[in-house]
Amino acid sequence: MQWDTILLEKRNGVGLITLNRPKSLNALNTQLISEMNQALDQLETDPEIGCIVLTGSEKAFAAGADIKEMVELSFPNIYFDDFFTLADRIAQRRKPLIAAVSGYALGGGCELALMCDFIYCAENAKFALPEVTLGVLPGIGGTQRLTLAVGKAKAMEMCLTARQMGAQEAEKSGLVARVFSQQELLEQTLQAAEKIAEKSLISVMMIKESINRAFEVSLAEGLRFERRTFHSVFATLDQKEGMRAFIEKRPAKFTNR
Ligand code: DAK
Repeated sequence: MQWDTILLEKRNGVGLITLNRPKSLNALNTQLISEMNQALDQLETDPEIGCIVLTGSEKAFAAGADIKEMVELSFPNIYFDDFFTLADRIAQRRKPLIAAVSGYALGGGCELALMCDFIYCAENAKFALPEVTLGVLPGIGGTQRLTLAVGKAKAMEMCLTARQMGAQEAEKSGLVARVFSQQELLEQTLQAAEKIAEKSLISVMMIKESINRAFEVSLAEGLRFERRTFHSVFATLDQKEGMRAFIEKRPAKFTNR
């Protein structure tokens, strides 16, 4: 399928989605969010795909929601159309998603990266939630996910002052998993994604679900969920294959069964 605002490639079990509105620094408009969801629908149902990478350009992962599209919207428009709920679907994906962020990840762009399971970034990355300068506030999870990632002090400071956080601080604060040079970012991200895609998709998806539970329920509930999920993987062929391969000193060949 051909899209106008994104590119989609598949490589060694990995789906790579590149945001592609360079003239507006990948500002997220309705069309881009819709096309990204179509691509994600395709990758989620593709049995060859075990991990998904989202990236942008060198200058911008995404400079936020498209201000030119939003400026004239009224409360009834935005309320009745439930504007941007399409974006929420990205966080509900079951296969793992990695954001490879170079340059600006601002506003909705930062929120999009935060919806991914983890973020790798380049040394030039800049994260911010500058909505306050536009007279609004983050609306697709920023106040919640940024706070969970970096804690109240930095989240408050960033949302109230619109300060941009650089790559090193983002790594120290737990917002990103690792920082790479500009040249290495995409290759390193794809390598990590390929490693994930080689594993049993059943255990990968269960790990994702289980870690996400930690943000939603009490520790006791989360532990119970993890324990039951752990028990259930013993019903899979991949558990047998993984453990037998270890004993037989050979690489495991998972079949997602
Ligand atoms: N929207 C639309 N166009 C944008 C844009 C954006 N967010 N960011 C950049 N552009 C466009 C610029 O207008 C310019 O286009 P032309 O005017 O030349 O046609 C082009 O991209 C290049 O930008 P600049 O000329 O400004 O480039 P610079 O290198 O000088 O500056 C910059 C780069 C990223 C610092 C600057 O462009 C900038 O400050 N951009 C805006 C960043 C921002 O405020 N982002 C937050 C947007 S608000 C919702 C939930 C969430 C949201 C919305 C709704 N609901 C649940 C309903 C999210 C809101 C946001 O993200």
